[in-house]
Amino acid sequence: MIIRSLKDMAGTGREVHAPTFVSRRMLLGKDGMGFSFHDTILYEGTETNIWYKNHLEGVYCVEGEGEVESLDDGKVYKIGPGTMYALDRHDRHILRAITDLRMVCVFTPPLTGGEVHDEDGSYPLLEGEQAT
Ligand code: 9YT
Repeated sequence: MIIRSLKDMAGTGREVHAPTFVSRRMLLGKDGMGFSFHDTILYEGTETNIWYKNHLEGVYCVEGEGEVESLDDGKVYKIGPGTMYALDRHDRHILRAITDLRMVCVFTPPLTGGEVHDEDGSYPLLEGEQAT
């Protein structure tokens, strides 16, 4: 069994900082679960352009207020505690944090380490890269 808490991520390669968010990667590919599991805080007043061409992601909001806009059809959905969205079609989207937005995210295939968004807002498929 794997037991971890948020404070174990602080200051390690599992805590990844980006301009609009911090992602605490509690499970990665090397943990052997077949998915990665993240506790992410998107900062108040930011927007993040995202297009996960190589991954599927489920996102569950536990705190805060925001919205997600699907760029394929222009629809905008409110996000708050208890709301989940799933990017089942590799949907291009913009995530707006009205307040700090705390999200629990699951990726398949799993992220392997310290990936940060590229210019499309996606993560590459990496092999062999391991966080500490
Ligand atoms: C909700 C979302 O996709 N935020 C971007 C960060 C990502 N979840 C990550 O790197 O943990």
